[in-house]
Amino acid sequence: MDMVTRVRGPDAVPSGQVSPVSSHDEWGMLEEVIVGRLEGAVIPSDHPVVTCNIPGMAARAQALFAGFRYPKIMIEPAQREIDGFVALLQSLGIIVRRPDAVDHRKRFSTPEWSSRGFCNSCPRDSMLVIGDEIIETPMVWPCRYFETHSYRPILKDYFQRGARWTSAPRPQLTDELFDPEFRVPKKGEPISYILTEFEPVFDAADFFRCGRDLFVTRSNVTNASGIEWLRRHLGDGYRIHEIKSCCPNPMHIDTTILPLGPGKILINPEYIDVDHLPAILKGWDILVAPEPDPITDPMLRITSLCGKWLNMNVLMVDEKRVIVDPHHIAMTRALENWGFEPILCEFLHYAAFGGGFHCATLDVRRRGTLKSYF
Ligand code: ABU
Repeated sequence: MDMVTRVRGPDAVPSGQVSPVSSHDEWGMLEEVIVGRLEGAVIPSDHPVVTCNIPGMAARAQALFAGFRYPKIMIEPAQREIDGFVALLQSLGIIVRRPDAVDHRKRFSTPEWSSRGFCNSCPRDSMLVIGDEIIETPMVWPCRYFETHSYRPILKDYFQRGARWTSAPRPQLTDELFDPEFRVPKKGEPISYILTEFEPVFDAADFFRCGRDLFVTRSNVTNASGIEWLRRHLGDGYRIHEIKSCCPNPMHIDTTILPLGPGKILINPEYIDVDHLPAILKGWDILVAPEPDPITDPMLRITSLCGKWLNMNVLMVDEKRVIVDPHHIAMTRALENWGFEPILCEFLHYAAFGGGFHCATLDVRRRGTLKSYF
């Protein structure tokens, strides 16, 4: 019997077409990016898988106001920030695509449950770009179940122009997926997760890409079956390495560990034990993130859906230039000292919608080819 060789990467594009989707790492020169949106945003529902990842004060507000539209007082400053961020990216010559505005208050249902939506602020979570393929991820927050629909016009356009487009098996999100006994571990207790292995689930933001090597943290939105699904889907051309996080309520790798260029990796000293990094990273320069400059504005503190380490949630424009919030003075200085060129852009209010620059974007095309860096 003939051996069948799986062809991946740019060669898989129909003849005569160059895929508009092509990104193999987190640092090649950025040419095209999807940036999220705030219009129609709704406070996420108080399902245990949502609540367990939201900081204390915001979780209490969320429980009270779940399913209501975000108030103007939160939307307006964040809207100004995202507008400024888009203008900055465009001024750097980067093509910016945006999802459709959607009314996330509209209730939807599956045979087993119903929910209102959330928002499409963070395309980094719902789609994973591997080379010329975009994978819609099997997300676990019920309120995000149909989030990629607002990106479908963009996905169809990329598909027509030669990209590969995949949707991972849509999870059922029934009770069997969630451990009813789960509670966030206290300091010193072993890390545990709310998810069972009932079905594969993952958010794309639990992965980062270094060419043929991908790295992942298990979390309250990514289970071992989800990682295994991606491993089998990508096949022999890729290796997936798991990184242990000490975060008591882990959700998304990009405030825990993130590569800034080939051979350079930024780590969160609170969540990463350097001695337990995958051996393959041993030759890389470890850049230890400085303690975040404290957020003192009470409104920002109460409304943030994120942990304090958003100073790490930067976006590389290329191997040198990096977009960072001017509030994070210690991080800006550290980046300069490491030889990077920070570009400042205000973005603190976006945390109420789920993230920083890395979360708010999905790099669709970066210059560079598929390589092994190890
Ligand atoms: N979506 C990234 C935010 C993760 C965190 O709360 O640290």
